[in-house]
Amino acid sequence: MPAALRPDAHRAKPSRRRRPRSPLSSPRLCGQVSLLAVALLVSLMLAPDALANFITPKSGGSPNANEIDSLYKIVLYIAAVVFVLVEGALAYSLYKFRAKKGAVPAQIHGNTRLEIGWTVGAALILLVLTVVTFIKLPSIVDPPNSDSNGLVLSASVTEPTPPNGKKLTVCIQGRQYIWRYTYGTGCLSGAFTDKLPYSYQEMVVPEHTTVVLDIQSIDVIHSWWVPSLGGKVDAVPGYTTYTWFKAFHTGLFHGQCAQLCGTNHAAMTAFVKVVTPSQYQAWAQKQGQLITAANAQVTQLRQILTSEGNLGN
Ligand SMILES: [Cu+2]
Repeated sequence: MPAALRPDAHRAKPSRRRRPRSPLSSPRLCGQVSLLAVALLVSLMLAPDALANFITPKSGGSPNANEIDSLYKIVLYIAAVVFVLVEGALAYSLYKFRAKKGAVPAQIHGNTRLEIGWTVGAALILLVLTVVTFIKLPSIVDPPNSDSNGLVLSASVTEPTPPNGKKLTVCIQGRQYIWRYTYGTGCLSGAFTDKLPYSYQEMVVPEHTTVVLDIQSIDVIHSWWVPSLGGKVDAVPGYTTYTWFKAFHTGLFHGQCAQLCGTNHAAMTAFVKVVTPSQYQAWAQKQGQLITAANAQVTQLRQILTSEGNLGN
């Protein structure tokens, strides 16, 4: 059939219209924009505080937190070197020994020296990490003495104890969904009989002072964690666990229950307010008075309600 008689002959041929070029379609401009983006990202990352504690633990509040941070960094740097070497060798090999589709790879048996080399190398890295960890562990686990300008309130040997035995003991009790803090020696057994001061959610402690924490739970497993002041420790029903910190300076440190403990777990925050030793003593005294006054009010109210027959005995 002649072309002019075909049924679709009347249709116009689609015209080839040139689409306007996007400004970014130029390879050179695209490269410049990418370079600028990378430079911006690198400059942001190099800003002093941009990466602070981003991939490393929080620190700076207590000696044990600093030791955990430095141990973490040693492991991180060694792992980074291993990562770069392995991935670099992989990328190099992929490029250098690339073959066309369908090619048969070289059938090699192995390289005994190389295999022994990387086995011994890995074992040496593990050995170094083990030695460094055991060197650092005592400074993370064992509490040091309070500084000379700190405050010392108790001396007992039932908990982790500084060399001179003097520290401030705070009992932490986890419950769904709040932390309770009781201050002073014997807080585990004589909190009520000794009328020790207590507070909820916010703990108040003196700076430069070794604070030993006795941690318990009355319902489910919680986990005490204020990152700037050290590692996290579980609060397990039926057990007492321990940790410590010695705050370098005054300030407010934030924490969070680190164990999923129920529907309102996210609200189980913790704050540690570090004050001067004299401020702490004044606070503890005031807190004791407030609690005594509140107890007296409750006793009075109970007597009134009971006498009116509104409260059973
Ligand atoms: Cu909890």
